[in-house]
Amino acid sequence: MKWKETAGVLAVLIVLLGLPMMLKYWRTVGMIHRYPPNTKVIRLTAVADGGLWTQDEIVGYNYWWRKPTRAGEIALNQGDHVVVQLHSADVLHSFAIPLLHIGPVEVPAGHTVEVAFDANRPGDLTFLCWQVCSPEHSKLQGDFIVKSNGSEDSW
Ligand SMILES: [Cu+2]
Repeated sequence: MKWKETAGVLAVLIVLLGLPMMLKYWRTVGMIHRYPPNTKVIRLTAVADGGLWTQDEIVGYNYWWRKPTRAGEIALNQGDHVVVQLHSADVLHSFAIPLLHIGPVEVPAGHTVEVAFDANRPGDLTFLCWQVCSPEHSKLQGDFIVKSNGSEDSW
């Protein structure tokens, strides 16, 4: 009856490995399909330690072991429809794009908050944290750089 044990172990392994893979698939592929075509989905996670927004996925260990990459400048093209998926790796942050009168929206740890806008003019759009979250709070900012498609209007 050795083969039955082997089959049992295999079944457990398939569940253990398959489930996280399915979740990951659902989160990446499944979520993007909810948006209209040509939507640019940008994932931003706020990190209080060091004061930065990052496009890296924070999965716990890299919060402490490896400095996430600062999302200082994010390139967009004029005409992009943008959905920003906001996360917090630690404490309560908030997100705002003052020039577009977006936010501040609260970004609690453990939740995904979405903000959408149309990058219909070229120029720089500063985004920042609106919540005094840490001594390095003022560093929690960056820019969307919208590249012109030829029209002259800017923000
Ligand atoms: Cu802050």
